Amino acid sequence: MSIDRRRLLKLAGLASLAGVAPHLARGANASASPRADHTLRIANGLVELSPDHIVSTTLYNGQFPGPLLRFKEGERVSVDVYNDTDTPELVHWHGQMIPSEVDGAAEEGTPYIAPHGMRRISFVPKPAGFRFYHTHVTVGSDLNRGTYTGLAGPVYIEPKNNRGAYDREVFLVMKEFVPAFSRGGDMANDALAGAPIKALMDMGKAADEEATERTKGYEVGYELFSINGHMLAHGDPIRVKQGERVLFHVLNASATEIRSLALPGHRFKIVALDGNPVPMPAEVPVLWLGTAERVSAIVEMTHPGVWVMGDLSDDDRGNGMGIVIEYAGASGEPQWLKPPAFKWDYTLFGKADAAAKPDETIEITVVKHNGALGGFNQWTLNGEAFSMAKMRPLYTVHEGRRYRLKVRNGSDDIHPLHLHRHSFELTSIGGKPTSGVLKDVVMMGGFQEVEFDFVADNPGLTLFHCHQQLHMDFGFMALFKYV
Ligand SMILES: [Cu+2]
Repeated sequence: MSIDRRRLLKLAGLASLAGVAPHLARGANASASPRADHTLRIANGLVELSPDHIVSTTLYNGQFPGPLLRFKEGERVSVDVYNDTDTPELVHWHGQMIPSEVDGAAEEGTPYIAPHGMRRISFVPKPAGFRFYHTHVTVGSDLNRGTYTGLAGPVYIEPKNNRGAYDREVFLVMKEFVPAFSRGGDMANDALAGAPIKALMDMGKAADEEATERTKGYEVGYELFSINGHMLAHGDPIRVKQGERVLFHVLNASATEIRSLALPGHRFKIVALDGNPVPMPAEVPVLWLGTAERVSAIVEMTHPGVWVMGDLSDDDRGNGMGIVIEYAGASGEPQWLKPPAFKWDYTLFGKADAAAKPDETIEITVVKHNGALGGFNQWTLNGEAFSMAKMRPLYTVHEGRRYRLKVRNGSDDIHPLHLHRHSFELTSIGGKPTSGVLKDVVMMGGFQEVEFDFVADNPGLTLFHCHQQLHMDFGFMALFKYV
């Protein structure tokens, strides 16, 4: 090619931002080959969650979840993304180590896909495992955009070798619809192992006292709940046979919520977290997933019947968060039984040995400012709320160095922390050391600390943020810049 591709992408991005000449983006990017390997079309459409609950939202290819995209590790793939909406869009390839210009975050320099424009995206998928794609726009108070919509779909990157010991795999995407604002939240605070830290509780209390707003900021609640786009008992059941080993790939595609999942009489053997095999596969009765987390778990079908696999919350399960598991030959109404009490603990799947020593430790303290932004809570990291206008990188990293992020939570909320374009290794969770668990999202408990390490091995602007849409849009983001 005689024209510099990087420059063209830049031009296309500028055109997109100005909202003009989407044909330029098309011409510039689609010229390399006549047909892309995959096509995603972003447009408004309907999801039939049940015959009585049909919601209008934005979708990929007119469906929810978006199509399962299967890539091969290390084999370049191209995806044409058409934006048939009236607002700019971004597709983020969550959990992949790809360049900033295709990662799908404007903060990193990825160009927007203009309204009624298109962009051809091309990258080499990695690492192998369960990933996903989703929109990455900042939406503030607009509940009709961003991850509040149906813009999410699973990705599976086939490993070069090793299939694993299971009979078949089933993908489950957990997702709420019909969001609305409310005052004060009811986040499940008893989900995670570990105890709150006194100093962080004091910090939270001081921030509450300093706040000019006396009431708590807005939270988002939902009317309808679904797995794979169907409310409980409205989609096809998962039909299984006794003795079968089913590998479930579960994605929490929520914009804001922590989700749980249990299957009465069965246990989940966790084999991978966020698509990465864990060093110590272990059995648990309940899964807990923060926003954007994935769990891959094998269930041995040894308890015949017709069961509800569902969320622990009676309200949310009652409003659709579940799916029926039906054994061959079994009949009757699907049964739900409350599982034994269980706290989610990432260290169960890690090694007890200490992780490698970092070259540098970066400490980040998170504080919530109640209702500080027109009724919305504002979030600061080390005193600074991220500004989309300034886009100032908060930290610089050097290629090849190992960094430890020590994040301290001065709020009672659980935060699903996400680092783009890198995997990280959990090194301490709620004060408990661990190693070997590689993730791209980790839940930080209320008034707790988490520590995780990443190696700066993928140059380019890198975004770190809370994956709770309401938190990231109101300050909870930071940029890392390579020098
Ligand atoms: Cu958060």
